Amino acid sequence: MESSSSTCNYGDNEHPRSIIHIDIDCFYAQVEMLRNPELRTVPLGIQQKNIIVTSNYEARNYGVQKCMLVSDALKTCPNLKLVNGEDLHDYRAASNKIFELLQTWKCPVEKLGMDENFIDVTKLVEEKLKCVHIESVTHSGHIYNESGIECLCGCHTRLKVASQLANEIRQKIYDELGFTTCAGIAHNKLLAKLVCPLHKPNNQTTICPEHATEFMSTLQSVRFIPSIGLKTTETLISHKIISVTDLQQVPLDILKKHFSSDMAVRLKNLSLGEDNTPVKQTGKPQSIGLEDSFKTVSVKSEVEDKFCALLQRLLILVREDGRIPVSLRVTLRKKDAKRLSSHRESRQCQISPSIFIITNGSLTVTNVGQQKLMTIIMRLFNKLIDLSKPFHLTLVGLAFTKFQERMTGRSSIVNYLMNDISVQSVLNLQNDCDTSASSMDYSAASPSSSTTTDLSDAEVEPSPKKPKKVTWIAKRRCLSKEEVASPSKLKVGELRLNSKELEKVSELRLNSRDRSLTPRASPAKDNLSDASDTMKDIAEGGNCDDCPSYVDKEVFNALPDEMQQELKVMWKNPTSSGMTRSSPRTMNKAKPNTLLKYFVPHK
Ligand code: DCP
Ligand code: MG
Ligand code: MG
Repeated sequence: MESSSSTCNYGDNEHPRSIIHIDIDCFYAQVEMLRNPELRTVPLGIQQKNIIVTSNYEARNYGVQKCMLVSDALKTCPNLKLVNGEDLHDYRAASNKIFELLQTWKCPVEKLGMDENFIDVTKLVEEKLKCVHIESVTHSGHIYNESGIECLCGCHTRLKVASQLANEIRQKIYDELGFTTCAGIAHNKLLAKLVCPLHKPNNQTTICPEHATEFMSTLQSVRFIPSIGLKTTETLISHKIISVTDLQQVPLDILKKHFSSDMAVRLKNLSLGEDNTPVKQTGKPQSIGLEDSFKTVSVKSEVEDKFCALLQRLLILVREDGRIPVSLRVTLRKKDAKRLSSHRESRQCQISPSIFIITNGSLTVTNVGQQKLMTIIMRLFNKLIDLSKPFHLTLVGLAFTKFQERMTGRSSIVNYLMNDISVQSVLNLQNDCDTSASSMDYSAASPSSSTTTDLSDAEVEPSPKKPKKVTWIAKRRCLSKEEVASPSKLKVGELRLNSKELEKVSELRLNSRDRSLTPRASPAKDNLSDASDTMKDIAEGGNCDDCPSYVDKEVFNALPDEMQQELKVMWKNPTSSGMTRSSPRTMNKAKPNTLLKYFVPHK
């Protein structure tokens, strides 16, 4: 924890970090204005259902505000141009592009919702300071209450450099993507986020540590402190702690009576503008999902239509993400007519990765694959709903919740290949999906985004708590021949993709599985994974003398000798490589990964 003192600790490097928070101005509206420049000069509102979720600054001049009812907005501004913003695809794509661009500074970037990112520029600032005269460094943009006092830890100079970097970053976002942005610069995330909107739009504000406590006391409600959610606010208010000043002044011992000791300290620190949470590099989300809410649906065929529409859209997201899903979750919100309440229920099962095919580096699902997914979805639905009785749903949701993990078999060769590939493609890693809550949930209590709306097709926002491993498939997608230093690494990937004989074998297996896709009694049998089936195909289908028939000999010969030897041993002795000749009873059980899996096609 940082010191609870609000004054600068002269002589100590008390405020070592430099954090930038960037927020896109009227995000959805800017996406629409970039698409159609005629909208730039008119007041514009982005509508979802009957709500204006955002508006351009032209409309804000008329008094149109975020989360206003459309009817009220039109009263305030009769010439308001409305654009439907229920399809989030282009907003998400723009959000990903911004995140990608921010990666180019090679600093940790944490994505927060659609239009916000934290960037920890501490190291970059240190590097810059090695090449400049400290006296020549000036602030860029606004400074919160410039006092002229210098903190001896050197944070003022570092924040000046950070403010120059923030300006550079904002300029690049504008030049390359056309978006104007706001930025907050501070020695921690809390302050950077909170000062960001002080000079909206298209500007930036820096706050120095000595003003933290005073700035925090300008917040009228504890609810405006990011990471203080509704429940904590209620508890605080019930004990007459309403404003941030109240929280600053209440003795810690009193807080500890109402909260855990850690929480009490955290609340106290936050009220003083202190926050030591790190900027965590955002990785791929844990799940990718969509939901659709409505008044009520009580007919199975209608539910099926809703799921079908959701699935189409979800498959676009999955394609953009690049990973192969292996688990599917169905969520329903049931209305309890008797209690006038509703509650959510979910069911999930594993799905076969072979439903997804990689064509020209892009993930696709054939019509047959989509039918299979719909069959699985409706099976899960049947488990959630007793169709012999009437039902009333107000929401359906679909999410892919697990993705094919990077394969790390026992083989040293596999590890050698995987490590190398991850290094080669690391620059291509992307975060393709939306993220919101973080370990410190800044979005929850942001004054600008605190209202949540139950809108159609609302995003299921996965938590980016830990940077996720990027899967083998996602990495492989990024490889171009130029990027691959050793031909052998590419060839293994090619083998996996191009082995026509294996495709045929695998297709046959798929057809036989089709027949078994009828509802099964035991939930354990929801596991539709066919990885082990395919393994069996290899073991039985291959010519195990030297090189099985499905392997391209030219490619095999291009592998290093030691790798060829190891493969030959595996092919000769499938049992020792975890490739047993399974009996039908054991075929559904997962087998250890082996190098041979890299020769398995995805069809
Ligand atoms: N959004 C939403 N529902 C809300 C709030 C916001 O769908 N209750 C969407 C629309 C916004 C986007 O999220 O464009 C980003 O939210 P911000 O709070 O950052 O608002 P804007 O970017 O639109 O405006 P500002 O210029 O104030 O940042
Ligand atoms: Mg914004
Ligand atoms: Mg925002």
